[in-house]
Amino acid sequence: MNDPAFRPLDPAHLPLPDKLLRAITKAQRVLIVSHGQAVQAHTGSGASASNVQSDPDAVGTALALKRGLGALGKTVDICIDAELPGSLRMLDAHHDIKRATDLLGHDWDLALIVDVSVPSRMSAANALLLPHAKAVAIVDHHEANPHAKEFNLAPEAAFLRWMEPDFPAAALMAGAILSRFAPAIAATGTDLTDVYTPALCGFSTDTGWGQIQGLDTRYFRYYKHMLNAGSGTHLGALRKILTSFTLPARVTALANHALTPEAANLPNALARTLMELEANGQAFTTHTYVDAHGKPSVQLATLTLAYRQALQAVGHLDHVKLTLDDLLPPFVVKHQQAMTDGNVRLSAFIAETENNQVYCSLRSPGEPLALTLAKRLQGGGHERMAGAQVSGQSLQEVQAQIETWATNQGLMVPVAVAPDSLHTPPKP
Ligand SMILES: [Mn+2]
Repeated sequence: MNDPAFRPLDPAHLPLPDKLLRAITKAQRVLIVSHGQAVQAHTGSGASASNVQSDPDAVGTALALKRGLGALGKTVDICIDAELPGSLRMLDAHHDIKRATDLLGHDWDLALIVDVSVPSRMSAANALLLPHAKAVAIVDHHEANPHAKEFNLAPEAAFLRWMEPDFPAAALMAGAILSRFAPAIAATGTDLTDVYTPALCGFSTDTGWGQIQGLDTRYFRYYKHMLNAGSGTHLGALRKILTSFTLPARVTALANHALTPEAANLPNALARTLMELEANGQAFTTHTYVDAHGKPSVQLATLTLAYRQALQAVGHLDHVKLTLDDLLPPFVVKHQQAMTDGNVRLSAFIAETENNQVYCSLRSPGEPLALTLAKRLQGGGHERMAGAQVSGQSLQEVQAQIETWATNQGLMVPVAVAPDSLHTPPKP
C-alpha cells in the first residue's frame, strides 16, 4: 500500500449503471437502507435464511453515502432496523442511523438498499418505509438475484439494481458513486476524509485488511485512491479509528485465551466459571480434519452460548453494556487468521446464540465451497465467504451436518483429530 509503484485508481472509473447515477443525481430526498439483525424467515426445514448481521461494511457504506450526498444538499436518512453492536454504535458517532419506526411519515425520491438484496434482512424497513419511495435501487455485492416483486414497493415505483458479486465490499460501490461527485462535494468545503472514512472501514473489515486470500489486488488501488483523496488519512490513522471501537481490553484478552493473567482481577465465581468451561471443552474449541492424504483440509471452530455469556458478564464488570454480538468479532477474526495460516480448504466458525440459533461463518479461500455449504444451511453470501443462521438445531447437530457434508464432498475423512489446543486451560 505504501509502495509508490502500487498506483491508486479512481473508483469513478468503475462502471456504474447510467440509470442509477441519474436517479441519484436527481433525487433530493434519499433513504439508505442496509441490513439489520437476522429476521426469522422460516423455511420448510425450520432453518432461517440469513447470512450477515449488521457489519462495518453496511454501516460504513450507509454513512459514507449520507455524508457525501448530504454535502450536496440532499436530505439523506439511513435506516438499519436493528440494535447495533457496540463497535458499530461508535462508528455512528452522530446517531445518523435510525430504526424504521423513527422514519415513519417521511417519503423519498430514491431508496438505496446497500450491502443486502433480501427484503427479510431489512427488518421492518421493507414493510414500513419502501412504499414511500418513488424509486428503489439495490446496490449489493452478494451473490443474489433480487426482483422487484420481492419488495414492498409503491405501485408505480421504479426498480433499479446494481449487483457486483466480485466486489470485496459494498463500500467500494459507495466509493464508485461518491467519487463521481467528489469534485462537487469538495467544492462545498466538505473534507473528503469525513466522507470516505466510513467506507474505508467497511472495505478494511470485509477484506481483512487485504489478508483474505484470493482477493483481486486491483481493488486495493481504488482503496488507495480513497485513502489519498481523504486529505490526511493514512493507513495508520484508519487503523487507529478502527481499533478505537474494539471491545474493552479485558474481554478481548479473554477472547484471545489470555485468561490466566486476567483471572486475578475477576471475581472468583466468574473466573472459575470461565476456567471450568474451558477445561471441559465447553468454550472455544477448534477441530482440524484431514483429507484422505492426511493433509489438514477442514477446520471447524465452535463457541458455546455459556462461554459467550460468561464473557459478557465480564464485559459488564467494566460497566460497558455489551450485546452477545459484540463478543463475536474477536472469535471470528481469530478463527479466520488461523484458517489463513493453516491453508485449509474449508473453515467453519459456529456459535450458539441466545435465540436458540446457530450462527455459522464459512470461508473457503481457494474454491467456492463456502456458498454451497451456506445454501444447504439456508444461508448465503459470497462464493468463498458465506454464512447462515440455523434455527431448530443444536450446536452439535450443525457441527455433525457440516462434518457429514464435508465428508460427502471428499474434503475430509470422517475421523476428527482431537480438538486443537489453541490455549492451555489455566491452572486453578
Ligand atoms: Mn458487505
